[in-house]
Parts: sequence; C-alpha cells; structure tokens
Amino acid sequence: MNVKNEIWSLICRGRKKKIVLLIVILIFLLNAMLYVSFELYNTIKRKNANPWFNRLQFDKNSYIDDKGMRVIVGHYMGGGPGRNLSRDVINSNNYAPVAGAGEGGRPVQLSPREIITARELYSLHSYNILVSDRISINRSLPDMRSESCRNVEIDVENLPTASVIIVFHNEAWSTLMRTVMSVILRSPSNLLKEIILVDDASDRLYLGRELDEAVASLPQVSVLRSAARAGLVAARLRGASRAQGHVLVFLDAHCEVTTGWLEPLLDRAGSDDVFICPHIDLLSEDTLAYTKSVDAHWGAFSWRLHFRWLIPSEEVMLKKVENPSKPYPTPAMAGGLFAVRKSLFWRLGGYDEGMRIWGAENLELSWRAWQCGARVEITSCSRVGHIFRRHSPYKYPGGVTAVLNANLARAATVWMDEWADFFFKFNPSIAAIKDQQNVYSRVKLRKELNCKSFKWYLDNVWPQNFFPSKERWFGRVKNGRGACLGAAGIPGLGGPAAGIACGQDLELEKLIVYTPEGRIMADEGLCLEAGSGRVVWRSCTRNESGSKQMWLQVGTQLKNRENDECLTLVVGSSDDGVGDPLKLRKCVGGAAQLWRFDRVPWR
Ligand code: UD2
Ligand code: MN
Repeated sequence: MNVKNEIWSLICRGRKKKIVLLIVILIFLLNAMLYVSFELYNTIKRKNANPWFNRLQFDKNSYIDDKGMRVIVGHYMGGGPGRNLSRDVINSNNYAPVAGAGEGGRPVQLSPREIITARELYSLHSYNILVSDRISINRSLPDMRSESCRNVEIDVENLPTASVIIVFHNEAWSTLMRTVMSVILRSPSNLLKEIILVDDASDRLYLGRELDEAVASLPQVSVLRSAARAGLVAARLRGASRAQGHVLVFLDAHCEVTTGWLEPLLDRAGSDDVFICPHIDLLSEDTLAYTKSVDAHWGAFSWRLHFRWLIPSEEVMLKKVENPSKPYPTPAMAGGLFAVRKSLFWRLGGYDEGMRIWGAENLELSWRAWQCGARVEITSCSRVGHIFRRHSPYKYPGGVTAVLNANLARAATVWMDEWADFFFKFNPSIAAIKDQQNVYSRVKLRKELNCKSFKWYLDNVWPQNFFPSKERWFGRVKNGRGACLGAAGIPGLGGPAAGIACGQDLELEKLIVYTPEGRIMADEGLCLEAGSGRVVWRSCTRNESGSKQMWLQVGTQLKNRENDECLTLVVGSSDDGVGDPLKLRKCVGGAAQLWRFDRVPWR
C-alpha cells in the first residue's frame, strides 16, 4: 500500500515538473512567435511604406518613369556618413562574397534583421552596402544586348584601343572592384589598353593599401591619387592626361558592364567626331539587381538646367525602329559614361577645369561638342549598369548649392547666349555669383573653335525643346475664374491638368510657353493635351497626340485642334478654380473658358 502511494506521489511530482516544463516551453514559443510576427509586421510595414511609387510623395528627388528609367528630379543633397557610424565601420571593408548571391544580375534579398543593419549603413554610399559586399566582384551578368545588336558585325581587329578611366571618391571597395572586374572580364584584351583609377582624395582606409594590393595582380590597372579633393572633372582630366589608348572611356565607380559593351563604343568613337555613350541600365540601389531600362530615352535638361531623360524626337524614334542597332543623337549626355577619341577630347578643350566636385560638366561638354562641330550619341548596343542614387553620399566642400551653382553659372555663361539671360533671370541666386567665375579661357576656346550659337543648338539638335524664344510666347495664362494654367506636381511626370495658383513672375513652375504652331508647353517637356474626358499634361513628343496638343487662340478662348472644343476650367470645389479640373467643353463663352495671356519677359 505504502509503496503504491509513494509511486503515485512520485508520478504526480513528475507530472508537475512536466507541466511546469510544458508551460515554460509554451511561453518561450509564444514569445518567439510574437517576436517573429512583430519583425514580419515591421518589414511588411516598411516595404509598404516605401515602394517606389510611394516614394514619389515624400522623396521628391527621384522617381522611376513609365519607361522604367530612374529620373533624378532635384539636384542632389550633399551627404557624408551618418553621425552614428563609428570610424571603424566607416573605414572597414566587409567584402565577403556568398556563393551564388547576385549571380546573373539577380537581386539579393536580406533578412529583416539585415535590412535594419543595411539601413543604418545606407548613408555610407547611398546604396545597399551589405548587398554589394555579398556579391562576388566577378559576378556573372546576362548578355543584355538585343538580337539586332548581337548580329552587328564589328571588325574587332581594327578597332582603336581603349583607356578606361574610373574616378572615385570614397566609393565602396566591393562596388569599385566589381566595376573594374566587369571591365576586365568583358572587354577583349587586345582592345583594353588599361584601366586608370583616379582616387579623388578618398579618406576611407580600405581604399589605400588594400586597394593597391587588390589591383597589384591586375596588370592592366593603375591607381592615381590626388592629394586634395577637387572633384570629378579634375580627376578625369588627370586620368585622361595619362591615357595611352586611342579612345578614352569614362565610367562611374559603381557600374557593371555587360557582354559586348566595348566594341560598339570603340567602333563609333573611332570616327573622331563623336562622344558616344552606352545605354545605361539600372543597378538597383537596394538589391543590386540588374534591370534593363527601356531603350527610348535621350538626354536633355529642364529650364533650371537639371539633366533629364526625355523621349526622343519622332524622327529619331522612327530611325531607331528601322535600325535599332544604329547609334542615335542625343542633345545631352548623362555625363558619367561615354567614350571619345583622345584627340577629339583634347582638341575640343577637355573639360572646364574651373568646375569643381560635381555637376554641370555633362551639359557643358554636350553643348561644347554639338556647338563646336562634333556630336553626342547613344548606342543601345553597349549596355552598362549604373547605380543611380537618390542622394549624394559624399561631402561638398563649400556646400552642395554653392558648388553646383558655380558650375552651372560657368556652363551657362560660356555656351547659352541669350538663354543664359533666361537662366540667370529666373535663378537670381546663381546670377548673384556668376561674376565671380573667371571663364575667360573658356570663352576664348569657344571663339578659337569657331563654335555655333546656342540658338543653332536648340533649333537643330533639339528642335523639340520647350525653352522660350523670340518666336514663342512666354508667360502666365490666367483663367476668368482666377486660377492659372501650369503643370504642377512632380516634374516631368504629367497627369490630369487642373487650375493652379498664379504665383509671382519668377516662379517658373507657373509659367508656360505658347508656340506658333499652338502647343502649350510647360517646363520638363510637358504639353497640354486633350485627353479622354480630361485635359492632361503629357510628354510633348508623342506622335498620336499631335493635334490633341494643338490649341488655337480664338478671341479669349483656347480651342483644341482635334475636336474644336474649348479649354474649360470646370467649376469644382474652389472659388478661383485652383485645383479644379481642366476639361474640354463646347465653346459657349463665360469665365471658365476665358484665358488671358500675361506676357512675362524671359530675359
Ligand atoms: C551623373 C553622372 C556623373 C556626373 C554627374 C554630373 C552618370 C551615370 N553619372 O551623376 O558621372 O557626370 O552626373 O556631374 O551619367 N566623384 C569624384 N569626386 C567628387 C565627386 C564624385 O571622384 O568630388 C566621382 C564619384 O565617385 C563617381 C563619379 O565621380 O564615380 C560620378 O559621381 P556620382 O556617381 O555621384 O554622380 P551621378 O552618377 O549621380
Ligand atoms: Mn554615378
């Protein structure tokens, strides 16, 4: 009996222990579940808070356009590593490739925990350094060329040789080395004379001896070092003056070239009258995935001289359809990626040495090329990926605005003639510093080279431009209800048109150009167009919208060519029509259809 009881109580005690153990395990599991779902919730929340189309609302620096091209809207904000990052973190190279990561140009995904770390490190480079460090510097990429490009026969034996020049300031080790390795891996060795790295006074430790050691085993590669930070123009000039090849090929330090990238560049650059750019694809700043950008862009600029990708003229588009592998002209180059015969580069005056750090040198070079008898072209057959960043990660000595404005002032003063007056009139802070710029030698160069006028450039290279001119009316168009006509919102994106507040004379966003053919143009290449149901702002070059974008001034009314109806500021929620939709209505007169043209002198 006793024995029985004892056994029974033992079992009971054992059970109690088991139950306690079970409860502990349960609590642990519950906690773990809670933690995981919390992390998951946070990740989803972050993801949803931050897809690119949402970024539009709060990050006015950039957006991806409907053709998949990253459009940088504002000029950069200068940066520098976040204050919370230690010197050790800033100076260490954590390259540790994981087998298979990013191969074939595929994205690298991080765990929720790693995403948090990556975010903390983001300010170092304005791209995902954790991902970059995980991808092999020799990663594979698919052949990005179209069928027609692959079929082009190039006489590789007789091409000129290339000196590839890569300038950098505080770039990530893995990204820089991947740029270098992609060039070595995918360029015919007989054509690649050398790769010249120019270090623009980086202070990250890993870019010192560690970089020297890494390139020591690469006979084609040399490193030049600048003692003081001067900017990309000085650095590129330094590289160019050392180059031994026939053709200079410039690349940013966060690029990856793909199969067959070099041959079409050298083939075209050989002709000695052209600056030839590759087609720039996208390397995602989050995942480093390589994505094709659609081949329907050329480079131009806005009224404030911000570089923009725009849809090429109809003529160019038609030629591209006929012969997709043929290089096509572009009014401006993005700036970082191009090839040019060395002799032409120097004959046309290299770069404007007065331009410091970053910005405007791409426009200056493009205008100089075109106005002084050369050309700027893009070949879709050379495909190079580039990480487009939304913010500049490095510091601008003297401040980003001062640096950029000085460069813009130089470019405008030397090349833009009466359009320089336009630029300065509407950018008084830049006008204020323009006389501090000594551009004597550049003006002299322009004379010596016997270069054409900016008017010639606009008329011949970029007839689709939306700048005011002698022939074009410029000013404010005011509706009888009070509001004005203008493309508000995100530059270049277009969308439904509405009445906007009229604003002051210097607010370019509120002013429009009215062309003799009847186009109503806003900045950024947007034209007022009769959409279905609503009037919209849309890219000026679209073929099918020809007459839908034509407006006739009939008395005080604006009649659309396509359907003879009148531009009407439909009565909506406001008294003066600000925010109310623009639509086409039968022409009946009245305040909503009355448009008064107030001319604003543009220079
Ligand atoms: C674009 C161009 C860039 C340049 C710039 C206008 C492309 C893809 N990129 O901006 O090449 O023309 O427009 O100026 O067309 N760097 C230095 N020292 C400095 C600042 C920059 O060496 O003080 C290097 C930098 O490390 C990089 C290159 O210059 O390799 C271009 O700078 P970025 O990548 O910040 O310019 P990005 O691509 O936004
Ligand atoms: Mn770049």
